[in-house]
Amino acid sequence: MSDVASTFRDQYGAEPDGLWAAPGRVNLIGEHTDYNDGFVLPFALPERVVAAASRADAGWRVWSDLEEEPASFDDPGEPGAVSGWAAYVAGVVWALRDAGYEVPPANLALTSDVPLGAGVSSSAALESAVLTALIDLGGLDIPVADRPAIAQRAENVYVGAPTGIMDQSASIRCQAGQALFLDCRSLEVEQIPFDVAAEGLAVLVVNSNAPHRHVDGEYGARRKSCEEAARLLGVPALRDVAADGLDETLERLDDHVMRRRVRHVVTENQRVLDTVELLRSGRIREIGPLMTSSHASMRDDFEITVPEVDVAVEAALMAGAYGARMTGGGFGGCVLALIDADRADATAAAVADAYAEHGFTAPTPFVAVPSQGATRL
Ligand code: GAF
Repeated sequence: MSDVASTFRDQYGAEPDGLWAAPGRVNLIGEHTDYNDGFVLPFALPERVVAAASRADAGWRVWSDLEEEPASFDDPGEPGAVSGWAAYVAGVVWALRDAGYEVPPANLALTSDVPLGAGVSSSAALESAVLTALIDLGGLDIPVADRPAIAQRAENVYVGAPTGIMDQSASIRCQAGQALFLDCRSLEVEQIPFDVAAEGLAVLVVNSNAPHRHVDGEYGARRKSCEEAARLLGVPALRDVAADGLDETLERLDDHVMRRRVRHVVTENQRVLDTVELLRSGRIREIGPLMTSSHASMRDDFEITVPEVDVAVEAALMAGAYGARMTGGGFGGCVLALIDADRADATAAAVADAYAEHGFTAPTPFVAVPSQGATRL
């Protein structure tokens, strides 16, 4: 990660007013439940976007060490007016204004070590870092609980990606050593202690490095199917479908594919609640089987996995993981495995061997430590 304060000095000829950081995330469990008003349990990664920023006289200027050219705009205009990576920055300015806030003109320099295209929310980290910087620079009085929805609107309306509220919530509201239990309807959170190291455990993340396949279209299609199912079942959202008696409820739907989509969401919500119960009583190892059934549900019912992630999950389990699952939106991305801390290298090697046997591009493993959400440094 580059020294963003010195980039700022080089580009703008002055010290920044401050540095702000916001992390990427992995989701322990609760996939495609957020836009169904359900439950999620992400934690923040140490990998983060850092923004050096100062108030300016007019407009917004942004340097990113990942890009050749700076972006600048005098006004974010209407959604879509600014495109490419700068749309995430313009989108945050737009969403803050749209929510009625006076946004300070600013100069920014950005750096990031959040892996791109790995399903660990590099875009939410970018939005959240810029949002936090602009809120502080402008002295805007916005409660932390209200911030993720602003960053989500930047992504949904300005950038045009129909995501839920999990990633921005994780980047903004997570705390070190905890997983964030979020009710995506009420937006209430509970910090759930997740000190894996104290139990001699680790969460191994394996970036599948699978090429992304039709992610945007498939994500939107899953979301549509869930909303249509809720309409047909006469409930506001699939969160309102009870896990008890699910089979009878599903019989009310003619479409077999839709039945499976609903079954994933309803059982996944229950798995989040069960995971939280176990973690509250310190039984971390016992969440493993819930992680593994979450993966099976994503593979068989929601159909959002790809061979690379399925092979990584199988190999991690064969190597002795307590549980393993894909994390994030799907069609590639990362796999999480809950393992004994001293098994990280062996598990990563087992996944790499399985990849070699299948002729897949080698995966990238790293150990995830639950870290702090967005903050001024
Ligand atoms: C992506 C989305 F951005 C989230 O809102 C969430 O739906 C996730 O996929 C799936 O759980 O990360």
